[in-house]
Amino acid sequence: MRISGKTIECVQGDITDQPDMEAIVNAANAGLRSGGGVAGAIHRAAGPGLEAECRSLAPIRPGEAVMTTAHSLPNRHVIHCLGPVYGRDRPSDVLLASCYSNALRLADRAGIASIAFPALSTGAFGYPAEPAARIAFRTILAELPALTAVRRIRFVLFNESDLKTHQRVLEETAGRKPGQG
Ligand code: AR6
Repeated sequence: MRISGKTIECVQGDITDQPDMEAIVNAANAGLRSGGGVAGAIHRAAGPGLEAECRSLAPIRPGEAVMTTAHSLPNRHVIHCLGPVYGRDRPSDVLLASCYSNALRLADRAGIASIAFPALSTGAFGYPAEPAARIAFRTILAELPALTAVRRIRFVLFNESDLKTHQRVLEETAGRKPGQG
């Protein structure tokens, strides 16, 4: 989908296998260590240098985003976001929105043209997929006009059901019907 001269797309896949994206986003933990889900996959694919680089940046707070290089990943940068634990880190919706806006602003300031996000907080942190997707796309659409470097934003969903939810919510949020532009 093209909006404000930028492309937003949803694909099914693995966040560690997005070689055409300059930056990928990590669904991190506060300590910026390896873990389960996205963080585990990213740290395994990046190699131990990533945890070493992360050490001086940790801990981070819910809603915060920090950037490192990508080590053995096929990207240039990793942007680590700490999503809210649903219902515990409050207000969860505001904190989740901050993750997306902070990640996009950080990427833009670094001159990054393409960035891939996983569905932050929707795994171990328990945020239901549909409300999380609404917050993500509402925030991204609000940030789009101010972005000068970022031109391509990709959502990478692990399974088909999450992909369908995100595609539908993106179309609804952008106020368009499926199939249009
Ligand atoms: N690529 C894309 N999406 C993925 C992948 C992958 N390789 N693996 C999982 N997902 P999660 P959170 C989906 O748990 O909820 C970690 O242990 C997954 O299906 O990775 O923010 C950290 O150490 C889900 O929809 O992130 C933290 O402690 C979404 O990505 C904590 O989990 C996010 O799931 C962070 O929890």
